[in-house]
Parts: sequence; structure tokens; C-alpha cells
Amino acid sequence: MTKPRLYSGMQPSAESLQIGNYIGALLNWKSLQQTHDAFFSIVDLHAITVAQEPAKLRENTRGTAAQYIAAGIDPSASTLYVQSHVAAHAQLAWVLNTITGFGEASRMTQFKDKTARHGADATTVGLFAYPTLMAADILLYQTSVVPVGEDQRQHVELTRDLALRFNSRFGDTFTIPEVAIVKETAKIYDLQNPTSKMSKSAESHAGVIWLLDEPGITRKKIMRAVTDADGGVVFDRENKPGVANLLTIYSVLASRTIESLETEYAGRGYGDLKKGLVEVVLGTFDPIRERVAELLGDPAELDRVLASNAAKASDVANETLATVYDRVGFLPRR
Ligand code: ATP
Ligand code: LTN
Repeated sequence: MTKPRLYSGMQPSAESLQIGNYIGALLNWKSLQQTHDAFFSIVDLHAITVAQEPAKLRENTRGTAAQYIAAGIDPSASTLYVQSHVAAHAQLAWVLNTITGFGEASRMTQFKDKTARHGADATTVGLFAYPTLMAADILLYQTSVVPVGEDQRQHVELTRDLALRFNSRFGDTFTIPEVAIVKETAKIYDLQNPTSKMSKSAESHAGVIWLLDEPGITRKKIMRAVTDADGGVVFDRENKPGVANLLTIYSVLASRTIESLETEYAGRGYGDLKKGLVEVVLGTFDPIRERVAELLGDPAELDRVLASNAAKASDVANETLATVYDRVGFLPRR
């Protein structure tokens, strides 16, 4: 029996991934790669929709690949590759742009948020077209499952709309993908601002836990996490968002239920909870950090793995692109 096709990606927009990427995406990917024919990309074409320093981007792209592998993505079982190595992404995105409504694209909340954050001067056509490029990623591989964080749901819904539209206008071409979101961990919040999503490109890094941070820094950030004046270790997302966020992270990384943590820390205060969390986070990240250093110590080998996976990805992508070019009526180059 063939395994269902799965696709997901992350932007190489920082040197290190943050704990939200790890919990909301990588952990989930790691278990899904067993049961799915999985494609994982490092989406550098997406990353340049906001300004990137070229030398940094190259380094971050390798670094992100190393972090995927160190966190448990197996590049011989899954197709782990760099988006810009497969030309078909940009090519299909162009075609999809022509069937996407201007109003439809304007409604994407990520675009509105990023425009607000980076200012109107930084708003480019590329940022506007971010979702159609993401749709191309997904549709090129005839994907059936797209595991992402809650923030990406709207983009996957647009992808489905575009696939249905293309299929009805030009004939059955694309598989209609489903979004897969793990509810409990779909959103990890900033430790200093526990009502907004933790993000690689947050303005302040004080509330961002980086996979590759030194243990001392991680400890400090967790100990300084914003909580509340109530004092009780109780999961209450509405009234105690800071504590709820710490409990979520703890529960996922320690594979324990929230209830068992509430019981253990009942009457003990936030300091103890935070200390416990520090141990769990470092216990998870220490080995990952070591493995990343090993992998980056041999960049030629890493590049070789990425190249052979890009070749595999290209074969699948080019087949879909050829059908699309034919369906829209492009004259074949003989
Ligand atoms: P950027 O700030 O550059 O947009 P990001 O940290 O938001 O970066 P992405 O590269 O956009 O991360 O996302 C990679 C994956 O991680 C996506 O599946 C996304 O939904 C997930 N993700 C990102 N942040 C979180 C978070 N705070 N909680 C849960 N999942 C997250
Ligand atoms: N926009 C996504 C990254 C991404 C992606 C994809 C995720 C680009 N292409 C295709 C799933 C499928 C984000 O997480 N910011």
C-alpha cells in the first residue's frame, strides 16, 4: 500500500529555530514521517519575502536543515530539501497567481500582520504572493496532508480553493490537501508576551526560546517568563495565559498530562514550575544542539544529502508542472 503524501516547510529566517517550531511542527513531523511519504522543505524563496542578508540566508538554510535532522527528521526516509533547488516551485506559483483574486490574497491575515509589522515600505509583491507560492509547494507534490501550526491554516484553505478552481477550470490536476493541526500544541506563545505567538522574527528575543541558545540563557528566559499575581499552578488559558503556556511546553516535552503537572506543582508556586521546565527543556535541547554542531562540522556531506533529496523532489514536482503547463495551453518545447 502506498503511504499518503505529506508536505510541510519552514523558513530559514533565523540562525536557530524556536521552541514553537519544535513543538508545533518538528515533533509532529517526526512521528508523521513513519506513516507518510513525507516531503519537508526549507523555504528560502518564502524567507526572502522579508529582507534577508545573503550570507546569513545561506548559513541559516544549512542550519535549518541540520536542525530538522538533529530533531529527528530522517533525510533518507523523508525527502528533506531546499525549496530554491527545485525550480518548479516558482514556476507553478506564477500560474497560480493568475487564478488568485486580488481581494482573496488581500484577506490573508499573515500578509496583513506582516505589513503592519514591517511597515508599508517593506510590503512587496513577493510578500503579497507568499500564499500562492505556498500553494505551489503543496500542490506540486499531490499532497494529501499538510501539518502546520494554527497560523498557517488560512494558507492551506486558500491552497484548497486554488486547487479546486484549477481542477474545475482545466480538468483534474491536483489532489485536494487537508490541513493537520495538533490542537493542544498548535500555538506556543512568547514567554514575555503570552498572548502573542512565539516567532523567529519577533522584535524582542527576551521571550523566545531558541533551540540553539546556550543553556544559561534558556534558563534565564524561562525563569523570567511572565506569569501572573495569582500564584496557583492551574491551566487557564483565558485568565492565566503565561502559566498555561509554560504548562503546555512542559507537558509536551515531558510527555505528561497537564493534570499530572497541576497536581505535582499544586501549592508550590511558579519558581518551582519554572525550574522543572528548565530541566525538561534542556534535557530535550542539549542533545539536539550537539548533533547540530556535528552536522554543521561537515557541510559538504549536508549539501550532498540536500542535493540528492532535491533531485528526488524535482522528479515529482516536474511531473505535476508538465501537466499544468499542458492544461493551461503552453506550447511544448520540442
Ligand atoms: P517567522 O517569524 O519568520 O514567520 P516562525 O517562527 O513563525 O517564523 P515559520 O518558519 O513561519 O516560523 O513556521 C514553521 C512552522 O512552525 C509552521 O508550521 C508554523 O505553524 C510553526 N510554528 C511557528 N511558530 C509557532 C508557535 N509559536 N507555536 C506553534 N507552532 C509554530
Ligand atoms: N508558510 C509556512 C511555511 C511553508 C509551508 C509550505 C508549510 C511554506 N510552504 C508548504 C506547509 C506547506 C510557515 O510555516 N510559515
